[in-house]
Amino acid sequence: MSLEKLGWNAYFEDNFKIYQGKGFVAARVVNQQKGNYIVRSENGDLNCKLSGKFMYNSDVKKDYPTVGDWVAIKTINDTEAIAYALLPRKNYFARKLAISGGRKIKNNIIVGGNIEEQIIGSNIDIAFIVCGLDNNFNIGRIERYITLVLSSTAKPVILLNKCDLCNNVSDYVDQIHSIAANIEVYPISVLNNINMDALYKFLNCGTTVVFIGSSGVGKSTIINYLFHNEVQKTSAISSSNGKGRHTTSSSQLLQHSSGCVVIDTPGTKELQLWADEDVLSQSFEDITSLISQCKYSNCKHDKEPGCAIKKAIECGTLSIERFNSYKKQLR
Ligand SMILES: Nc1nc2c(ncn2[C@@H]2O[C@H](COP(=O)(O)OP(=O)(O)OP(=O)(O)O)[C@@H](O)[C@H]2O)c(=O)[nH]1
Ligand SMILES: [Mg+2]
Ligand SMILES: [Zn+2]
Repeated sequence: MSLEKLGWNAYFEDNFKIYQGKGFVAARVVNQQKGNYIVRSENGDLNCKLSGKFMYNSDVKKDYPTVGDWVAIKTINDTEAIAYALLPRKNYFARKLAISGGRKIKNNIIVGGNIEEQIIGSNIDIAFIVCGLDNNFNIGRIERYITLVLSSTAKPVILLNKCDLCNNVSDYVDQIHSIAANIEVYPISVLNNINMDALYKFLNCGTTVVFIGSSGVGKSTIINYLFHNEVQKTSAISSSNGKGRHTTSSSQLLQHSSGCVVIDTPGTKELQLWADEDVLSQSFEDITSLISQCKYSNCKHDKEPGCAIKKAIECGTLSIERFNSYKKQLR
């Protein structure tokens, strides 16, 4: 097993230098269950625990290794190892996890209470944002996912799965293009094998891809298709509420025959972003470019004369909903 096939590159090499020649080897976290890790090194998989110092120095969830992370380990024997350090992450995807009360969910975003980041995958090159065309489609949610991915520096690719269940697929593709003109969108159906070839060009040796999206959209089904095998458990959407069952309960790293690393993640229930304004403006390019045309640079887009936003809303080239979702994310 070469480290390159596991996603190792110059960035990690650089960060590993301080451990080199001291008995450490590099390994990537493939699975994690309550303090027990499975890490993959050049010599195969090992059960791994964290060193005392590692744990002592870790305060919040984010300080602990997660699937996709590279760690510096020392092997104990053929099957066991201890991790001593986490190599700096190139990027990561997190969701906000409520850790104390007082919170409410507004527009799928947690407000109030205390929240902590829970990382669902790290060191990612391409993020497949998966949504289902079986009533799962929600443009606001897709927008938030795009923002999340762009803020991580990974490349977003949108997969509209279950196109077999939808007869106006192109309407949905158009909706996405209207909010994110430069992002690739692929309507696919795993079950009916429609357009699945589109995915292969993204599976390149040394690349790490992740599948993210709500529960039940078909992330694990797509992965099973790509591996020609049932590598991940899947299950039907609950008929009582039409929602996914959270079948995948923790992230899992898998290696494709192409040499690509694939991470399956548990479907998100509540997605909250960690994006800055810079990133926000990338996924609302249309709005920011309008704002730059407002007569006054401090225009509040309310009653000011010469407001390009107001004008665009009046002539129907910008929807009020879209402007509101921009304001909401800005807040
Ligand atoms: N009609 C149709 N159903 C699909 C398609 N792809 C997946 N499904 C079904 O959708 C259901 C959920 O699929 P999963 O792969 O378990 O979904 P998931 O996104 O991994 O869900 P979590 O692990 O809970 O996050 C399964 O019953 C699949 O058979 C598709 O292209 N068309
Ligand atoms: Mg799954
Ligand atoms: Zn204005």
